[in-house]
Amino acid sequence: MEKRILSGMKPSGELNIGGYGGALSQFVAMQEKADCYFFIPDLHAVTVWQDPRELRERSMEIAALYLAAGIDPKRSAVFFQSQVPAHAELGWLMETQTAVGELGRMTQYKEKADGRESVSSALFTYPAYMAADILLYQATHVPVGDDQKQHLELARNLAVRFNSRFKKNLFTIPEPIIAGIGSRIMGLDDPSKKMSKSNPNRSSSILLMDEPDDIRRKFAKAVTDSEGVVRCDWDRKPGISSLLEIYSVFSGMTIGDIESRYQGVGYGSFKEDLAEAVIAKLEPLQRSYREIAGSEELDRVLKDGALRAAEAAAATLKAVKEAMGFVV
Ligand code: ATP
Ligand code: LTN
Repeated sequence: MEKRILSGMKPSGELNIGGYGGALSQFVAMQEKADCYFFIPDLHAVTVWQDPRELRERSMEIAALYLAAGIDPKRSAVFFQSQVPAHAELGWLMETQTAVGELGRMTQYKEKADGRESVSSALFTYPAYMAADILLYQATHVPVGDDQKQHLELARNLAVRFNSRFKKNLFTIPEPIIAGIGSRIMGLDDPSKKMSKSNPNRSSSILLMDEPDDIRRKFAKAVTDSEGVVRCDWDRKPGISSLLEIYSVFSGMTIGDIESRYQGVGYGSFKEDLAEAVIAKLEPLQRSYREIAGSEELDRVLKDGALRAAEAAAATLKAVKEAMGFVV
C-alpha cells in the first residue's frame, strides 16, 4: 500500500524548537517517500481564545515556515483546515460515535482545562475532530510529538469503530510516527512541562524566529541540575536530558557522542555549543522564511493545496455519508 502522510501544527502561537523537533523536521524528511498532506489546523487553534488579527498572522507565518523548513509544495499539499469544509463535516460525524468518557480521559484536555474557570466545549470534543483530519485523507502515517500519542490512539479506535459499525475498510487505520529523538522537548524554565507555544513565558521556549543573542541568553539560563555531568537520565536529570535531545536534533550527533564530547566539561560550555548548533540551523530557515512570507507564490501554494485536499477529502466524506445512511 502506498504511504500517505498527514500532520499539522496549530497557529496557536509562535513556533518553537519543540514543534520543530517533534514534528516539522520529520515532515521534511518524510516527503520523499510518501504522498503528503501538511495542513495548518486553524479550526483547532480557536478551541482556546485567539485574537483574530493574530490568528490570521500566525496562520500565514506557519504556512511560510513549512516551506522555509523545506516542505516542497510540488510534492506535498499545504493548506488551511478552515478552507476545506469536509474537516468540520466529518468531525461532526466522528463526534456522534465518540463517547464522552473517552474524551474526558484525554490528558491534553485535562491540562488545558486545569485552572480555567470556563473552557469551550470545542476544547473537549476536539480529539474527535483531529481524528477526522487524519481519516479524511486515509492517512497511513502521522508524524507527531509524544504528547499526541493518546489522540492518535483515539483516531485509530474511531477508524476501527466506523469500519465495524458501518462498512468494512471505510477508513485506513493510521500509525503514529514518533521520533526517537526530539519527540519531547521540555520547557527551558521547567523541564517537567513540554515546551509549548501557548506558554506566555517567552524565555521558556526557543522560537524558530529568535535572534542569535536571544537563543544564547535563553540556553544560558535554562534550568538544569547541580550534578554538573552531561548525561541523559530523564528521571533524575530532565533538564539536561531535554537539552541533549535538542543538541542531537540540531547537530545530527547521537546522544552518546554528545555525552562523550562533554565528559569532564561543565554545563556552561555545553550550553554555549548547543546554542551555536541551534543558531546554525535556524539562520538559513529564517532567511528563507523572509523570502517566502507575504509572497504571491505562498498564496498560490495555499490555494492549490486547498483544492488538492478538498478533492481527496470529498471522496472519503461521500463514502462515509453513504455508509451511515445519508441520502447523498
Ligand atoms: P499548544 O501549546 O498551543 O497546544 P503545541 O505547540 O503543543 O501548541 P502544535 O504546534 O499544534 O501544538 O504541535 C504540533 C506538533 O508538534 C505536534 O505533533 C506536537 O506533538 C509537536 N510538539 C509540540 N511541542 C512539542 C515539544 N515540546 N516536543 C516535541 N514535540 C512537540
Ligand atoms: N492536535 C495536534 C494538532 C493537530 C494534528 C492533527 C496533528 C490537529 N490535527 C492531525 C496531526 C494530525 C496538537 O495539538 N499539536
